[in-house]
Amino acid sequence: MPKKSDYGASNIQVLKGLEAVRKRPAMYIGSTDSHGLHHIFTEILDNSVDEAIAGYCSQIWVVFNKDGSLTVRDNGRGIPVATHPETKVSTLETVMTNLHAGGKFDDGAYKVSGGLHGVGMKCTNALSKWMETTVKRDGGIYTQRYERGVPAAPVKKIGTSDETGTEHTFFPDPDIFDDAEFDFHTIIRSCRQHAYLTAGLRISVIDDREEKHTRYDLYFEDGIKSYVQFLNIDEKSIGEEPFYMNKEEERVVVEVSMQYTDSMEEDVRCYTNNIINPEGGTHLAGFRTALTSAFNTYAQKAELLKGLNGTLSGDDVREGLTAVISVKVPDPQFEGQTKIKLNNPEVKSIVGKVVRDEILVYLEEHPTEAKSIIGKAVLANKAKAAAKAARDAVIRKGVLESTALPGKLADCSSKDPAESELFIVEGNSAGGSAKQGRDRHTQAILPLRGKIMNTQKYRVDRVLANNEFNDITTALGVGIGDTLDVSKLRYHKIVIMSDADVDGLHITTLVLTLLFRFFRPLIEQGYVYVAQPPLHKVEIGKKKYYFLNDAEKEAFVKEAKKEGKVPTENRFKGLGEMNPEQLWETTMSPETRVLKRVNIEDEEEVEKTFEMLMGNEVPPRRRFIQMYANKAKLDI
Ligand code: 0RA
Repeated sequence: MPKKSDYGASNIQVLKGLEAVRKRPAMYIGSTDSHGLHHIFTEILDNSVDEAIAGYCSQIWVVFNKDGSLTVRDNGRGIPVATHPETKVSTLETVMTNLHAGGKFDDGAYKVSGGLHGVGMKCTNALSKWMETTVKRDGGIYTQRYERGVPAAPVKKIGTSDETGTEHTFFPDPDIFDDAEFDFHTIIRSCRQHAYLTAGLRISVIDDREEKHTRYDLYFEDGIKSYVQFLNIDEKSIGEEPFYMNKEEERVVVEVSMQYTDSMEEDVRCYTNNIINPEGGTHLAGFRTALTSAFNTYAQKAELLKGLNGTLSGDDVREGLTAVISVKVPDPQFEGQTKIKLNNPEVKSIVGKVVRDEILVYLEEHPTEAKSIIGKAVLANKAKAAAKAARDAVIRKGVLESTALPGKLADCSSKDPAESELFIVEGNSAGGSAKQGRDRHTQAILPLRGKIMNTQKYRVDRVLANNEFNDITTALGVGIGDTLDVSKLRYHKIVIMSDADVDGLHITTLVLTLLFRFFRPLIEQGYVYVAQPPLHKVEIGKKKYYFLNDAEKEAFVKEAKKEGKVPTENRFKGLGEMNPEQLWETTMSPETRVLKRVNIEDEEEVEKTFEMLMGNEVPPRRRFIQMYANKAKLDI
């Protein structure tokens, strides 16, 4: 029996393998920056997800621990612990340390991990300062600790349990990684993706690093169907429920959900074994062929193509389509290093066949939806021919028409653009306060009703027919399209004013999107601003103080209390809550307000922040995600 500290030292093969990984980590995980760091988490998560895909695991927990380590736990079957026939040590130790073993047991499953660049748990182990793996199975609890990949002792039974599952805790090696701190949002994003793609799997992400124990539960009962519904959340969709199918043929599982909206965008996302394929591949090719063929077949039979020259093209039937295609392939082949494109040729014909059959069944069973979708495709077909001419005509017409100022606009009395400001305000109530609180000489108010349309997503003729869009256009006075003339701008400050919450940010994004697309020179020349309304008011006696964020307010209150003062705190829920004087004092008065000038680089930044808050997938109000603060109780 070797001494504890020598344990494993005799296994030269293993040490060599570990050394190779530690010497050239980038070869295994791509890089040693934040991307590589998250890769070693993904390797661990993927194994638990594989267990869920195989049908043995219903829940995964991901915990950010106080000490900077990360725990991934599942309730799957547990990594086998019995002696491995080849290595003569525990299978657990073998899969955690032996770079050439593993993957052989449990053959034939659809694996997220494995494949070209799935380098597995051993890699995470080799690149962790320490790692501890605990397995519950066969009635027992087994554990092993590793330091920089080397087992500290043999696998040890430490108790009994009638549960099963695997738990890994690992601390990334600071000698390897430039910055060994995990990012909550990056991890939430990859967990959310897996939760969408594996219906019924619950992934709980718990941040235990701070006092308030944030917890997200990611669970989508309807899997990719929920995903499609989410993607269409801001759209008008055709039909109540998305189309959904799940079929297996020749060991390839094909899962598709789709729904049309009245927009002209196509949003189709493809996955193989839960890995996103940004450039699609053979599954996408098969899907497209199936879609075009099924719609034409049905439309011809139902005589819906009258007046059309020939048949519907692929582009026609994909206009307004949102779809998620998820295939599970036992032996996936990819083109390119990052699995961007699926290559297996058989997948094209399998997907093509099963999807075509299923869409035809759907169309037969949903004649109303079928008629709307095909009607839309026919329109797309006809529209295309006339599109360019029509667009030019509409733009010219738009410019000529825009003379009378919009009725909702409360204009300023000054006619000097240099001193004039236009406030584009979210919500009618805030608009009311703004009208009363403003400086009438220099400040104009244009209230917007609710959320404006996402101008990125619609053809120009649709945008130009939109009331909110026209109000903004006429208020600005610069015209549009080829005839845009910045010298005609009626206000030299255009200020977007919305609430400091997620919805407010969404509206700001939509207004900015509109300005970027149609009035870009105004942003380039620095005329556009975003107001920064305060979130907090603190009163001490008769004095009022306003704060833009929690941290500043907290610091101020703490200081005041130390000085024996009695501050009263107030949190503004939105602009609509402020009375006209408050709105003036905090957000509109040139003396006291904070305005942020928008630069061209901001567009991406705004979208990123927005995506982070909204998750680009799941608005909290939909309760797909539930967030619990102060409630996470860990029972690891
Ligand atoms: C292969 C076989 C078996 C379990 C697993 C893999 C497994 C691996 C991981 C990694 C993280 N969580 C996991 N859960 C399960 C067991 C096969 C059997 O019990 O018959």
